[in-house]
Amino acid sequence: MLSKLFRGLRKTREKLAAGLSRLFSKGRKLDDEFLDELEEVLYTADLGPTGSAVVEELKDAYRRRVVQDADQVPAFLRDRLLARLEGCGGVLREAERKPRVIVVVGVNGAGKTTSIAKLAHRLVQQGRKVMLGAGDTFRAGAVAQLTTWAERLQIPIIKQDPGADPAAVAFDATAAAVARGVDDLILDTAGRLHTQKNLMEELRKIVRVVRKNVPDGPHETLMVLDATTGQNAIRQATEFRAAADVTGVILAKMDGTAKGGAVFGIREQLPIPVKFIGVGEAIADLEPFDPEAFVDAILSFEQRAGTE
Ligand SMILES: Nc1nc2c(ncn2[C@@H]2O[C@H](COP(=O)(O)OP(=O)(O)OP(=O)(O)O)[C@@H](O)[C@H]2O)c(=O)[nH]1
Ligand SMILES: [Mg+2]
Repeated sequence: MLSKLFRGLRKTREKLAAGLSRLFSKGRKLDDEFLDELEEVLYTADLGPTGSAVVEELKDAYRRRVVQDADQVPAFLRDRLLARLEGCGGVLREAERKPRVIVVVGVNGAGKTTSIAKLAHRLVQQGRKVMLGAGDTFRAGAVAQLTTWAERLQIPIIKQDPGADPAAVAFDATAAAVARGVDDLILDTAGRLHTQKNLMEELRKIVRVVRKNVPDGPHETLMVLDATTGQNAIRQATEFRAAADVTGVILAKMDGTAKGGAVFGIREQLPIPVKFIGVGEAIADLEPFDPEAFVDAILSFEQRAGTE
């Protein structure tokens, strides 16, 4: 059976596979033309500067005769790509005492609320007591959307009316999480980049308020990025990072894009570990980010029997 991750990365894999199977067809010699073509292929999957850097390393290895023929290239690629994902992985920081507070940030439509529901589902499945906090009081409908998820998951949600102060929601939610002995509190937030300065202040205020009830919180601040925006997601992330002390990335909508290579750019340019990836719209479609499984999934291709 194909894994959910493998299926979720289909578009990125297919984009790469078309080029890679052409390159690695039998009889293809490792030469300058090959190297240029490889760089182009990597570029199409949004590996961007990472693709170029890895090809530079390959050129160097080729010149030093460490890598001598095309057969050795896939293993070389795998190794170098993996090296760039060091530190990534689906492990959340533990809290020394309950509750663990996870704040989720990101621009409008990135996939925050859906990712919160998926993460809550994962944690519930692990036997943890999870609570949600509806901190996006800005967008009409945001509180209702999160409430629907809480009902489906049968977990408590702390909310106020739309338009309320998000910091007040954060205060109520953390107080309730402490009082009820919850394991994990996940706080939704509003994302609106056009008022960057207010957003920064709002996020800082949320953090201050969380600490009134949970002094060592928030334990994680996860930034949700929309993978379909590729390199754009990276720019967004840079802006957002200025506003919040982001501890990890959830890359949503990986199933909807061939730009899965953006993972490398995020890691390289931020550098914040990618902790989870979204691979579909269903509640179970959130995968802990496993660098090896990821690299293997995107580099999987059929070797064409070429002419010899
Ligand atoms: N295919 C796919 N769709 C996703 C994924 N994650 C989220 N979506 C969809 O993306 C859309 C936006 O998701 P939301 O979770 O509402 O995004 P948000 O960041 O909370 O948006 P705002 O509250 O408006 O700021 C929804 O239609 C989701 O179903 C994913 O991993 N794969
Ligand atoms: Mg939302």
